[in-house]
Amino acid sequence: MKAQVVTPELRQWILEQAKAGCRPEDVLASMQASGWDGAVAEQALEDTLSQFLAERAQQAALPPPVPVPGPLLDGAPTQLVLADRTVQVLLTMHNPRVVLFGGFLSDDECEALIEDSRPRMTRSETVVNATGGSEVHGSRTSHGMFFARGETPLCTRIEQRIAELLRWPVINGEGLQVLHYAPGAEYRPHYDYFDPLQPGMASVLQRGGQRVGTLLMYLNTPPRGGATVFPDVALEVAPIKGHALFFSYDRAHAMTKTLHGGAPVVEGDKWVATKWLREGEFR
Ligand code: PD2
Ligand code: ZN
Repeated sequence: MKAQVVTPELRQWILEQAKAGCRPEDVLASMQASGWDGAVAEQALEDTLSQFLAERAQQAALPPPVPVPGPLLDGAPTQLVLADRTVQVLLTMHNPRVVLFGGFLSDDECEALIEDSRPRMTRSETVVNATGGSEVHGSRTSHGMFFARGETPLCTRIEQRIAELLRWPVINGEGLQVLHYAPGAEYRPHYDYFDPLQPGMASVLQRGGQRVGTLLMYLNTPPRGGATVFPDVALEVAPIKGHALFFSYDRAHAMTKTLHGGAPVVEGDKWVATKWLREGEFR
């Protein structure tokens, strides 16, 4: 006897019958009436329905997607004219959502951010999941500081530029963070969103909800090393003075493929400024 092949069309038909409320025995009977072997039909029915239920359970376990910031790139512009600056679009990726901009900051702005931050630099810390506090950890060996939102006229100018570029309110942004990596310093791969299942995260999430996007601004060009890497998609972005790297994550889940890190600086040092964007107003 010729083998009977269960095609995607047959699976689709089975699902349609089930969704329309047909009982499995009736679906089986009509398959047999149209020439299907009983055992093959039964197996096809069982496989199709169990696969469908497994997929639905998996989807139900995912956090739902939320709106995220992002530039308007309709028509594939090569540059975006903002109120106070024209920015180049150098690279776009859809999954993960990554966009690299050229000329986002002027040389003067990069240098001023570095100088303004120098007096307040301390060893960078990472969030402690259990408490929501932070501590020094070997996975992050930079030094850094935070500006309050709008702390200086330069912060305000950059924050307004970010809000216009990414179409996201200034008040949803955390204060700018400036980071300094000495030779050998790195930030091992991590997600920028918070794990909502961790006990300490409730207090962190109270201040404006989840992080949904990151803009990483490179303030100098180290001669070697210091790329921002996305291991899930083998992407490495070179740190070039004035460039800004944007990525967004519409849910706190690895499916966003936004695992990323700062590779060790090999020669020279590296300065960056980070802007994290929240779902709601960051207070
Ligand atoms: O400095 C970097 O390249 C880097 C890499 C990954 C910074 C951050 N994450 C961050 O500030 O979140
Ligand atoms: Zn990060």
